[in-house]
Amino acid sequence: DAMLSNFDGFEILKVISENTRSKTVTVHGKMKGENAVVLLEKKPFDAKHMNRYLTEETSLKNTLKNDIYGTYEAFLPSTENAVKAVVIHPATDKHIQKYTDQERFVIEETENLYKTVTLPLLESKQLSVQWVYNILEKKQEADRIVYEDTDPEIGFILLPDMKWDRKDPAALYLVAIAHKHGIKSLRDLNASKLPLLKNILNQGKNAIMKKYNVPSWKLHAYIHYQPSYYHFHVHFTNIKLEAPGFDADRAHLLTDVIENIEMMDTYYEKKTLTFVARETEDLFLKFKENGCFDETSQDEIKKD
Ligand code: M7G
Repeated sequence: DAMLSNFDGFEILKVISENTRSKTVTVHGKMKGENAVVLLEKKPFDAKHMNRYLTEETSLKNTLKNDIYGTYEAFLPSTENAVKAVVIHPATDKHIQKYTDQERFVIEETENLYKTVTLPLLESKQLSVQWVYNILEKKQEADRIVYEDTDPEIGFILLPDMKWDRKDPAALYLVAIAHKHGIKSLRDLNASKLPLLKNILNQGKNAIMKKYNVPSWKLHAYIHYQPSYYHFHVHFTNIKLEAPGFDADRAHLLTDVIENIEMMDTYYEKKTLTFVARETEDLFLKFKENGCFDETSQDEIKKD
């Protein structure tokens, strides 16, 4: 897993998703004969340093002039032109699938469907969590750790998410990864995990305040269902950020999760959980095999 210094030899196979609003594009390609996924994202402006943009070093090309109104293409100094790039290499088919735009379907997963459809699939195949173990064992990203509680039951490591460039606190995005193994997802949370959940919430908020000066009332702390990686972790994001994945069909607020479990120990074991799956995902295919989308109801499911 060598570091790259440029994209020399990168072969573009396909643009697998694009979004003009988030200003992102994702490409499937080949590098050194192996699959690669590259995500490019234009960065937000740094409002504290507008003096870097509005100088003689920014050249302007006029595109419209009418009375007092002018529009231009502005060419910023090259130091301000960096875009964020995430490179996954070698990428598995599951990574290519994860980042490919696809038709999406709502799945209402009952307790029974979880046990008979989802769980057996999770036990047979899922994305590797090696990167998580690397963090927990301090083999990677050790220098980025913001806070650690080493307790094997309630401890965790808090560090910047790879989606965050660690610069703009308005885009703050951290992830807290539990030291404890074997908590696959929300489904495995019950009263025995409350000390862990409360510890992550409280210590996580404190550490973020200390390090980034962002108070808890500016933060969302939440869990994804389904997650991409089935080792327990919590997302902490600045509420200013329209974080990808912070949406009604995926995010469960940690405070709500704690309270629900306090009211009912088996809440997440019993509850029907709704999530959105994409058409080529194994999980979608399994639910389909199970008759969850019969011919007639299929017509009613709308395209994005
Ligand atoms: P998730 O809810 O399992 O899946 O969250 P999602 O990626 O579909 O949201 C995993 C979180 O971990 C995401 O926010 C990822 O951006 C982040 N993440 C993934 N990887 C592979 C890494 C990594 O290697 N390092 C760090 N710091 N964060 C990662």
